[in-house]
Parts: sequence; structure tokens; C-alpha cells
Amino acid sequence: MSYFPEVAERVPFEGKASKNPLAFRHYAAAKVVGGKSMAEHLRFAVCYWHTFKGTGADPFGVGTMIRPWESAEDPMRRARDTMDAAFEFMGKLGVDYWCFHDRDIAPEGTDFATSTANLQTMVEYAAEKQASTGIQLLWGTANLFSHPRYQSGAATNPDPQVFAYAAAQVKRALEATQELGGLGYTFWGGREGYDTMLNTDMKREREQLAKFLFIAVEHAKKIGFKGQFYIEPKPKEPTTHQYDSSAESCLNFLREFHLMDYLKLNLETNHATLAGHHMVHEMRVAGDAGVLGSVDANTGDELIGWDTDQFPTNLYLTTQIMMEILKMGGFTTGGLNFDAKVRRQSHEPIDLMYAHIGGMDAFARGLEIAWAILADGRLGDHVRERYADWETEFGRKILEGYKSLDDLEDHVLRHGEPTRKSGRQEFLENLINEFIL
Ligand code: XUL
Ligand code: CO
Repeated sequence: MSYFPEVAERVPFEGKASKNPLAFRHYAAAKVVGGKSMAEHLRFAVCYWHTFKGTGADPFGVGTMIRPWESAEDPMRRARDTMDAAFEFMGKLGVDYWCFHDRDIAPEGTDFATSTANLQTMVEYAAEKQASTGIQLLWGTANLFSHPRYQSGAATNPDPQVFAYAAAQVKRALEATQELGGLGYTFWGGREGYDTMLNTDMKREREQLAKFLFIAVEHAKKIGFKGQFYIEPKPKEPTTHQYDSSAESCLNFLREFHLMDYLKLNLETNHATLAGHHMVHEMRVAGDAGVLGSVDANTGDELIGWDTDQFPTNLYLTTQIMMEILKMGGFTTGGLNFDAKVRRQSHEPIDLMYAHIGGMDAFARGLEIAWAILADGRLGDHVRERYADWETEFGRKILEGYKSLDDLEDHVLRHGEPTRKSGRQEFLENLINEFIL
């Protein structure tokens, strides 16, 4: 049975002139850009939750999606059919990686032991699928936010029984990730935050969260899991105040609790914009601290103030993201995970294909543009030139701590008013467009 019969074997690369909506115009996996293939640079992953389990429900209406793989009565039959659809889709699309939550791939049972058995069955099935397709697991995670038991948080719950349940779930999800050779494991805070301070002991909750991460790190050491741990910043949704609200707040948290050696950041574009930042800001914050690990590739709607998780199609955005990735020397364990969902009105399975093809093409083109801008060198030269005076003896002495307020006042009295220099924003915007247009 085929769930995506419109694509016979593989979405082909047909080049820029193609009018075929089921072909790539820019993404050619083996095409070399700056010494590495596009596939090696971009490391695309498909996310299981939105792509195969997303229903299209929103706060005003029920699901709209037509998903033939969800039609069986028995939940485990549905889980197997869904995995068949997933690997057919990913194989035809030609991505190298996937990502999942425990409860995406296997249904929650009547008790914890049954849920674990369901997960184990599906992990074994996924292992077969990975072996036959060569598709690898970029990262796994546990869903610690959907079930009512997590209504007041998982690690940050006021009840230690819930903390224990979440920890048990992480243990199993981590072991599943290890069994599938996962390159990483992500912690997204889900409901780790609060809605009102009236009922919240924030200090205690943050300490609980740090302890939770430590326990997971300890378990990884115990079982020999060598993958990279990530924490994924998001400022709101579902709770009003999330403890991992932005890259900077995550860094503060990791530093405060001495977790910097164990976790990197998995940054998501729509989370950045909800935090009031551009994605490039979040990437630079993480990159400068040496913890830029992976990217959830999506985008938000500029006019809707919630996490719409749309597919990225904007070349300006993909160019900026790829410039940051190239500047850090490329991904190591991470990749570009399409944590994105098709719109509620795009309810047919084929819409998933169009969405991913568009996202992959936008990133492939963004990669080429980013590489050309960096190779050209004018942008980098401009920034270096702007700060060049800090490399003079005077600038260096300030930074090295040899100048007091007395010295600096003396300097101003001798040299007078500084000469202003233009920031040249418009000039630089035109420079970027020279490569995009
Ligand atoms: C939620 C989100 C999650 C995480 C994994 O906004 O991005 O899908 O990526 O739990
Ligand atoms: Co995400």
C-alpha cells in the first residue's frame, strides 16, 4: 500500500527552470557547496509529530487532516501504519534524518508498563525501517505536556509523583533514542513554567528542573548514551511564563545550575520571534557561547501572535540561518528539523510533500546564497572595519584593563568629540539583496 502514490520513487532534482511541483529546483543532495554536499550541510529531518500525527485542530475547531494511515481501529495497528507512511514519505523525499516524541510513535497505554511495551514494539519496528532505508534518528524526546497529569508541569510540578512519572518517561524515551542510534535527545520545556505567581514557588520549580536534567545526564552516562542533549527555548505557549524562554534565559539557567557541559540549544525560528527576537539573534547568542546545537526549521505568521509553526519559504530567513551555521563550521550532531505543520486547509497528504519540498528548496538556495556572501567577504570586512579601532593600542588597553575612569576622562579632555561613523544599514541590506535577487 502506498500513501504517497504521486511520487513514484524519489522526488527528483530538476533545476531552476522546472515547473514540476513535485521536484526540487535547488536542492540536489550531492551538489557540492564550499567543499561539502548540500545533504551534509543541511542535514534535513522530518518531524513525526506535526507531519504524521498533526490533526489540524486549532482553538476554534477540530481536526481537518485526511490521514489514511490513521484509519485502523486498533491503536497499535495505527501506529504501524503511521510508521509505514512516515518511512515511505521520508524515503521519497530523500531526507537523511527524522525526530520523534515517545507518544508520537506509540500510543499511551492504560498504565505505564503498557505504554512502555507499546513504545518498545514500535522502536523495534522503527529500527527495521531505519535499517532498510538508511534514514537515521537526529533526536528523540518525550512528550511531557499533552497528558492531563502534566497540567501543572512535569519536572516543575508541585507533586513529586508527577516528577517521577516524567522521569520514568524520559528514561524510556532516552533508551529508545539510544536503541535507534539517535544523535541527540531534546528537552523542550512543554509545561515547565507557570501561569500565575499566586500559586507558584518559582525558585523551587527551577531547582526541580535542574535536578531533572541532572538525573537524565546521569542516566545517559550509566547506559553509555553518547548523543548530544539539547534544551529548546520557547517563551510562551503553553504556559504564560516558560523557564526556558529564550537562548539567553537558557544560558543563564544552564550556567546557574552548572549544566553547560551537558546541553546545547535546539533553536526554533517561531520560538525566537515569540521571544521578540529574530532567529539570527538567538543563533548568535548560542553560537557565541559555543552551544548552538540544532535547529527546528519553521517560521511564524507575522500577523498572528501564536506559534503557527509554518514551513520556511523566506530566502532572507534561510540565508541568515545558513550564514550562522556556516560561520560555526557546520552542524556536528544537529541538523535542520522541519518542526512545521501544514495549514489547516492543506488537509491532503500530498500537501505534506509540497510543504517539505518548498522548505528544502528554500534552505538549499539559502545555503548557496550564504556561502556566496561569506566567500565574497565584503560583509565580514565591513563588520571588522567597524570595530577596527578596538584593535589599536588605545582600544586594546581599555579591554585589557589598563585604563581607569581618570585615564579615560583625561583622554576625552585631550581628544575632544569622537568622529561619528555611519552604520550603513541600508548599504548592507542592498549588499545582501545583491546575492538574493
Ligand atoms: C513545541 C516544539 C516541540 C519540540 C519538541 O513548540 O517546538 O515540538 O520541538 O518537543
Ligand atoms: Co520544536
